[in-house]
Order: sequence, then structure tokens, then C-alpha cells
Amino acid sequence: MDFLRAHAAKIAIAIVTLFVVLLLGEQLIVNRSHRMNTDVSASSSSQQSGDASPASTNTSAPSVATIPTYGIEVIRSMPHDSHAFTEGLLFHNGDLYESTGLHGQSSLRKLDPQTGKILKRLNIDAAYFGEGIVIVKDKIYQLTYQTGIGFVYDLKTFEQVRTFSYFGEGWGLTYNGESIIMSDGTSSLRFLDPDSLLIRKMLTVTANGVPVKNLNELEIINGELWANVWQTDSIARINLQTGVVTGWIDCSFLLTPEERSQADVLNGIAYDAKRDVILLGWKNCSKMFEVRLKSKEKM
Ligand SMILES: [Ca+2]
Repeated sequence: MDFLRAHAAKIAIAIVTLFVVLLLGEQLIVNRSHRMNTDVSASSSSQQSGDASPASTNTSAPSVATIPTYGIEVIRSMPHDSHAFTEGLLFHNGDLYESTGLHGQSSLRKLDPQTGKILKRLNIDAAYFGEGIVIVKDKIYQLTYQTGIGFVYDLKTFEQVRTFSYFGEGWGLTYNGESIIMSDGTSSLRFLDPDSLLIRKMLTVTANGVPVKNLNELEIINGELWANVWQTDSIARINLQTGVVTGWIDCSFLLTPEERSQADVLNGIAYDAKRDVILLGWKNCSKMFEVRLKSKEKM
């Protein structure tokens, strides 16, 4: 008892100190808990409001770029030989040229660009199935589908001046001022030297990273490559450097149901730069259509 009496003051101080320490500790814990609750509440609120906070951005699904579809407006229709199994169309110095296919019906034609009337025609040996055409300088080049032989004609006389060979199938042709560009039914395009007709490079066409096969008739329009996709009424607008499809053009509305039932597939694209007019044609269709691209997206 003497010990307790002697140290009562110290013991009392120790008890009070311990009580104060415990009280402060409890207060600190309460404050910390409250701040955490406040933070969670703020974070939750910002996500629900859909703002551009990193949290809401990170939780959103990865977006896939949508390739726009462009509209076209019809200027006029013009007559077309419904017996012509169109495999290629092009303008050259205001004149219109057509290649037709099928064994025994293949031909090279020069047409009146206003009336569609056949001005000049060269029938091709029935052993060959005419395909895409292109004009470089004073020569017309024509592919022949699966026979691996191309014909080169004099532009004015249609006289055959040489042949060339290629592997695989021959579908469409066009010219970008440097190379002849050739499609073969796959997603790959060949860039050919116009003189040697050897391959300079290959380019794969893709849409959203996926190869686009069945590329068919070709045309260069204001620096872009246009290619229709076989068995569809769609034309792809293609970046010539990257092969990326930057837009689609839906041409299906051009044909009436009756014309659609009579015609085969879309397979003619020709651009007259002087008039800024695009001519579209279907195989065995009695009409061709002069159109212009609308400046705005269709949808
Ligand atoms: Ca063409």
C-alpha cells in the first residue's frame, strides 16, 4: 500500500495518458474511414455520370472503326447492248471502250459515249474469254480470264501487236500513270510495268483489317482506286498506298427489279475526268448509268 500511495500521482498520469492515446487513435481511424468512403462515393458518381474520366474510359468496350457508305446521284442512263457480257469499261480522250467476255462472245469494242452505239468491234477467238482492259499511250491491254495470256492492241486499228503472259486468273485492269494495276479475283492487286508487264509490287486490299476478296473491275478516280466486288452491287474505295478500303458505294438502287432479274453482275466502272462523270455498267444489262459521287456519306 505504501508503494501505491507513493506512486499514486504517476499511476494516475499514466492512466490518463493511455486514455488520451486510445481516444486519439480512435479518432484517427474514424477520420481515415470517412475519407475512404468519400473517395469511393466521388469515384462512383463520376462513372455514373459518364464523363471522360480515365476510369470510365478504361471500362468502355474497344471501338471498331466503321467504314462509311457513300451515295451516288444519277445523271442519266444510256443504252447498252444487253448481249454484252461486260468485263471492263474505260474512257480515253472522251471515247468509251468496253471488253466483253464468255467463250465465243468475247470482244473489244469502242462505243459512242453519248448513245452507247458500237462504233468499232473486234471479236476474239472462241478459245479466249475476254476480261479487263486498260489503255496506256496508244495501246489497249486485255486479259483473258483463265488462259494466262493477255493481248495488246493498237488503239486506233485494234490490230493485235503482241501478247503477254501472267499466272493465275486475269480479271480487271486500270492504270495509275505509273503501273498497270491488275485484279485476279483475290484480295491481291498486281502492279505491272507497262512495258515489260512484269510485277513491280503486290498490294492486299483490306477492310477493317480483313482481306477483301473477289476484287474485279477497276478504275482510278481522282487518285483513288475503285473496285467492284464480284457478285455484289458494292464498290470499294481503296487507298492506293495502303490497300485500305476507305468507303463503300452501294449501287444496288440503280436497277429496277426487272432490270436486276435480266442483268448479270455489276462489272463496269469508267471515269471521264473531263466531264467528272462515272459510268457504271452491269453484264447483259440494257442500260448503263452516268453517276456522280455525293459529297456526303449516305449514312
Ligand atoms: Ca474500268
